[in-house]
Amino acid sequence: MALIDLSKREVHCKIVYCGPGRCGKTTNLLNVYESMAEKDRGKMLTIDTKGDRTLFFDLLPLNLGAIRDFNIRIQLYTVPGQVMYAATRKLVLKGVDGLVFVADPLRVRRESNIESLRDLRQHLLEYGLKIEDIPMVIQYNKRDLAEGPTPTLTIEELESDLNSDLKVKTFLASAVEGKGVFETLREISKLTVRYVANKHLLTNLK
Ligand SMILES: Nc1nc2c(ncn2[C@@H]2O[C@H](COP(=O)(O)OP(=O)(O)OP(=O)(O)O)[C@@H](O)[C@H]2O)c(=O)[nH]1
Ligand SMILES: [Mg+2]
Repeated sequence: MALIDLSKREVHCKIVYCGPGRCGKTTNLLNVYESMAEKDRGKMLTIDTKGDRTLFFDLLPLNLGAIRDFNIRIQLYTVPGQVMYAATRKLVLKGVDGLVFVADPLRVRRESNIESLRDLRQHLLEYGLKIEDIPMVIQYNKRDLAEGPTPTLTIEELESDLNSDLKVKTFLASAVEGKGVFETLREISKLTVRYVANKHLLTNLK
């Protein structure tokens, strides 16, 4: 649930990047961090990273303009993708306002994508939330590998595995090259801010 600070006239929206281990969640945030002006971004916080694997979460705060006279602050989080960190993932999802599901196109990761989405649905349900009720986009990352020697999934296969029920907007990306990163962020920010405004500001803060 978004945090609203009446005294500072600020709304904090929480967007969480989910997806299987190594799909490129942290790379997305690093790319956003490096591309934003210092005045619009906070410090990127990485909590207990082992090598380049996320063990707890990454956090990147951004300033994103205003809704009426409320400044919008967006907190971008990543969860640890590895299967064994389910409890931490659930904790990071608490109070989520928007979701980016980052999918890995490597054919060997097909089951991991599906399992990760199932795990996300389940954790949300445990918080009383249906995945369909939360703003969400899917990012098909690592498109640079599509033409390479390693077998990858087609977009049709990814769509059928991950988006046949949800039918959310999707973005092609190559987060290492910075491609598709801002398109993904822009859309989820727009959806999330609209959702928070409808849910909290318009009803509670006349
Ligand atoms: N080729 C290619 N590699 C990528 C891309 N995005 C990320 N990677 C690489 O994939 C590896 C894992 O990326 P991370 O961003 O650490 O993945 P993560 O989802 O945060 O992984 P966990 O924290 O373990 O859940 C790194 O070596 C990245 O450089 C991409 O678009 N293309
Ligand atoms: Mg990570």
